Amino acid sequence: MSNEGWVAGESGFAIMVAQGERIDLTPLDTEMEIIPAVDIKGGKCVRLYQGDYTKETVFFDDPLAVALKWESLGARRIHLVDLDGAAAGEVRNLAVIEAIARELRVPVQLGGGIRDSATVSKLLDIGVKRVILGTAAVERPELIKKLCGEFGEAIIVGIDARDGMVATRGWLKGTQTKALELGKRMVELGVKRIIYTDIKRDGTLTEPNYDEIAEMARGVQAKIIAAGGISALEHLTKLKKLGVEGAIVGKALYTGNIDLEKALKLSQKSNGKTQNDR
Ligand code: AMZ
Repeated sequence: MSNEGWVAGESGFAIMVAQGERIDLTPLDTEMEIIPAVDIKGGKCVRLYQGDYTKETVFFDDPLAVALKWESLGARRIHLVDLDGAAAGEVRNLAVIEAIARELRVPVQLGGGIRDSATVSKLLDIGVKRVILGTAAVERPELIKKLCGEFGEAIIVGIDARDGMVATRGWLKGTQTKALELGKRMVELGVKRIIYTDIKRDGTLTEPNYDEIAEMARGVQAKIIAAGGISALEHLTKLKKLGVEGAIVGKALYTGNIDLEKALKLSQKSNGKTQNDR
C-alpha cells in the first residue's frame, strides 16, 4: 500500500506524507491557481535557463500533447509562451497555439511577441482567453490603456524583472524601469492582473523571489500571478501566504520536481474547494 497521501495535521491543517516524509504544508486558506507553463520554441515544448535562448532543453516535440497532458491531470488553465515571438516581436508559433486553444477545454493564456491591437484581436478570435503583453507595457503604455478599455481582463501585463528592473524583448533588453513602478503605472492604465516573473530564478529550480513578489503583491493594486523558480510544493504554500492569485510552474513540472496532481490537490485540500469552484 502506498504511504503517500494526505492526513490531518494536529492543527487541522493538511499534512502530506510523501515517500515516508511528513511535510507540513500549512494552510492554503485562500485560493491560488496553479498554472502549468508550456513554452514554445521552434514548434517544440522547451524550457530555458534564466530565459537564455542558448540554454534550452527540449522536453517534448509536441506542445499540444503536453498541454493536453496538463489538462488531463487537472490543470484549470494553461500558460503559453511563444519564445520565438518574444524575441522576434511578433507571434511566430501561431499554428500550434491555435491548435492548443482549439483542442483544450480549459482556458489558455499566451504571451510572447504580442505588441499590437490587431494581434490581440486575432488571438482572442482563435480562442486564446487572455493575452500577456510585456514589452508593449514598457514601450507602448497607451496601447495597454486602449486594450484594457476594449478587452478588460483578457489583457494581462507581464512584468519580467532582473534584480528588480524590467527586461523586455525576449529578456534580451534591460531597461531603467523598476518592476514595482511599472506595476503601479499599469494599474493606473486599467490593468487588473499582472504576471511577475523573476528572470534570475526562471528555469533554475531554486525558489521564488519571495521578497520581490511580496513587494508587488503589497504595492500594486492588481491580481498578481507569480513565476520563476517555483520548484517544490512548499514554495506554493509560501507564495500563497503572500496573497498572490496564481503561480506559474514550468520546469519543475517537466523534471518531476513538482507533481502537478499533488500541487493541485494542495490548493484544493486547504479550503475544501476544487479549482472548479472558482
Ligand atoms: O524566457 C524568455 N526569454 C522570455 C519569456 N518567457 N522572454 C519573454 N518571455 C515571456 C514573458 C511574457 O509572458 O514572460 O513573453 C511574454 C512577453 O512577451 P513580449 O513580447 O510582450 O515582451
